[in-house]
Amino acid sequence: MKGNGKYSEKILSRSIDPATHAMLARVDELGISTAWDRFDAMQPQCGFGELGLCCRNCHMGPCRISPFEEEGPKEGVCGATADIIVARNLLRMIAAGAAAHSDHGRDIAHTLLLTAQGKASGYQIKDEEKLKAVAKEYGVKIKDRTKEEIALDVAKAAYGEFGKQEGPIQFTRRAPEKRLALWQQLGIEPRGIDREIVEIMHRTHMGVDNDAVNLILQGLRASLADGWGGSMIATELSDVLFGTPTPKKSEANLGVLKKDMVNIIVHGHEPVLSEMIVAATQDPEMIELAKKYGAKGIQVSGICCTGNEVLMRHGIPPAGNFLQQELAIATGAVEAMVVDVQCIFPALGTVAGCFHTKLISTSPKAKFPGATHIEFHEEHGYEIAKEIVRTAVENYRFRKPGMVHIPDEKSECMVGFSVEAIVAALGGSLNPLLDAIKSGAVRGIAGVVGCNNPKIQHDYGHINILKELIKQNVLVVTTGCNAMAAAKAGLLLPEAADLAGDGLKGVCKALGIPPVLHMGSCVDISRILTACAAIANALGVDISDLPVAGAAPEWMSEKAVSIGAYVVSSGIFTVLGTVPQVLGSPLVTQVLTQTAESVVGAMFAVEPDPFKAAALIVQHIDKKRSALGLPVPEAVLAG
Ligand code: SF4
Ligand code: MSK
Repeated sequence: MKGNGKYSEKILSRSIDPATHAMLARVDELGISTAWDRFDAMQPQCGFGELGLCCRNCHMGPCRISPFEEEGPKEGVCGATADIIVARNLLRMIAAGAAAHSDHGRDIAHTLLLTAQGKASGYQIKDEEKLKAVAKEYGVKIKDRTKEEIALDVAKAAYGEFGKQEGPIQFTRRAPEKRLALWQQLGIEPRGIDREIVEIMHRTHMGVDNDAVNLILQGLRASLADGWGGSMIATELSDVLFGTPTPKKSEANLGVLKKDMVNIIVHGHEPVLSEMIVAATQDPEMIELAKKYGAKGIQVSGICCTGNEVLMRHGIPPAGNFLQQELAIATGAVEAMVVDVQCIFPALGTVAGCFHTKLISTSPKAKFPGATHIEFHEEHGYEIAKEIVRTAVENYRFRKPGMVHIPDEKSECMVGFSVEAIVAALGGSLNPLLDAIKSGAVRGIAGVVGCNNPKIQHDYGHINILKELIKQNVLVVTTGCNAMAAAKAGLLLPEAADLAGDGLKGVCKALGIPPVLHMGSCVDISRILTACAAIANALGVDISDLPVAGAAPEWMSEKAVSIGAYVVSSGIFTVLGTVPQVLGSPLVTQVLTQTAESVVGAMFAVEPDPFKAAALIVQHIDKKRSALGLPVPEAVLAG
């Protein structure tokens, strides 16, 4: 066996994470295939698809434009060119991504509405201060009213954002005036969340909008409705209901699963279900039941963003990120994987079928092959969560001890840096951070986010860009699966400041914070927007003037396409680690990677090498520092 003597070359090439290596060896031994195997089986992937050149938008097609042969077709049956087809495909990805985030936001608004009406079981308004802050933004009367009365009006106002026809979406008013004026001038200020998504579907229908640039502008408008609308509503109202995250310690990686306890994994995105699952596992009746079946107790852990939601509010440990979902089941120690929506492999049922694990689907919107469906409704949230937990606990007796294989690896982490928590860590105002940026101790800020993708060695892109950025004194804020990669690698600990450049190290040590700050789940990228808007407003500049940047080193989802679009439209330079399916159109590629800079003040770059990606970010930050008249430090050479 080539490799490192313990693991084969193939296993080592798939991930940099030791727990993942151990489990990849285990699934090989058991003959279970994973996303990596299916990815290999998919090679070579379709060249037309990779370039975005395949169209199925009407039944005269499917059509594909051939860039490969001189004589190949250069137009679809209707006459659509490569530019039109690529732009339309890109827009449909944005629509799907914005829809996913925004529907999540709508569900949270619905839960708040039911809670305010006293119709939701187990929920309460946990952060009254945040409720009042959001109420103020919506112009909801606060004085002499109960929190339920205020919440009812806030929920109705937030609900209204989805079906609005003429705008404005209230949270866009958090953006600096210059940014708002620019959106208005470009005609991309979003009018209503659903309206912008519907308009994409209309415009990309056969024979409607056939101008690539006009199409892209609508894509930006819909993405802004996601970032400053649906996602921000999801974040803010989740804080109202479940509490605004504060710093807390936890542990991360597959090693958090417990050999002698009932293991329940929550996977997906929405906190509405997972909050109740966490509560139900603390019910003495459930703990007693677990003991009756011979377990020492019940351990909940998370995968993907529902994991991030309970991690930052309760310190529930994440078992892993996106590409580890099948591996978690393959430990043979999971009684139930409870899923809601988004990023859940349809393959999970097959893997669960090899063990005693029950895959439990809960959303009427998301059913899976091989899953037991226990439908979740907030009206009976706690009771249903208890039924799910009971199902998991009763499944413990079917665990086969000989099949249990939990890797040892886990790392400590410090999580829960909401904007409010960051301001608190800074002593109550942003000023110490602004001073550190001005002096150059903190060179700039990078938001590093996003998924895993078997196109890139698992966690390699995430960890190397993070290490490189902090070395160059760039403070990092992270969400999603990047945050989990960082947690597993020990980068979310204050001690990780030792890996940072001297300036950032000094700031982190003085404040007792990690150099990589965990800000939550994918919808919580809206927290990064809020922070950038607050910093820009404090300095009296636009977001595009700030020494900040974004990166998604291993992105894969349509939500990431929408995120990238709203981050760039908000004025933040963004580096993508996997190549988007747009290269079939030189025009669309040029608009996204060049022209956008002169239109929205930011653009995309594509750089799979995390070291080079970090260098691009540092270069960008230094350009912005120089334009603001701030000192530009000497670059630390990439190592
Ligand atoms: Fe082909 Fe045009 Fe129909 Fe697309 S819309 S499938 S390019 S005919
Ligand atoms: S979970 S969208 S794989 S970050 Fe939000 Fe991870 Fe990407 Fe899903």
